[in-house]
Amino acid sequence: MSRPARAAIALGSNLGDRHEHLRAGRAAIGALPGTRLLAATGVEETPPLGGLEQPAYLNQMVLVETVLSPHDLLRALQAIETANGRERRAHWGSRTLDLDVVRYDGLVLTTTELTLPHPGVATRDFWQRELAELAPHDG
Ligand code: A4P
Ligand code: MG
Repeated sequence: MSRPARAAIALGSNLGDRHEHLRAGRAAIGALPGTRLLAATGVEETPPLGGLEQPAYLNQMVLVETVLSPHDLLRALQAIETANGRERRAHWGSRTLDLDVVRYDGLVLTTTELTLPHPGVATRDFWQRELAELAPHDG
């Protein structure tokens, strides 16, 4: 069998018990089939991006090893969002739990469902800090 992939997944929450949503998200990610949590960054509070008036976010990133394909991983993360009360209303609007695939090995990909690496990497300084925090675990 081929080596599992390494993926960085961003977690964000700005509604309800934000710490609890992140905790539940981490646990659910670690319980996905063929997936193991390798490392998690600290939790950081960040002002909302995107120009909508909304509460501050808690953000965190985890590094996983997974045998799931990129699209299967995305669908599994969307199911976790839904299970944690996520309702898709405004694009970039408030959410209980947002899970984004930041990168998946070195894959560069653009489909209707999935862009890798996530285009937000270039502009989100907290993602860049989190990726740097995970780098020593990503040998
Ligand atoms: N999609 C494409 N590529 C990816 C990927 N690499 N990872 C598609 C995840 N999803 C990806 O996402 C919209 C569509 O993007 C999905 O159907 C998927 O097929 P969504 O989660 O349904 O909607 P969204 O979250 O409102 O949009 P988007 O573009 O994912 O927004 P972001 O980037 O998640 O931004 N401020 C702070 N401080 N911290 C935050 O975490 N997050 C957002 C949401 C706004 N402001 C924020 C934060
Ligand atoms: Mg999202």
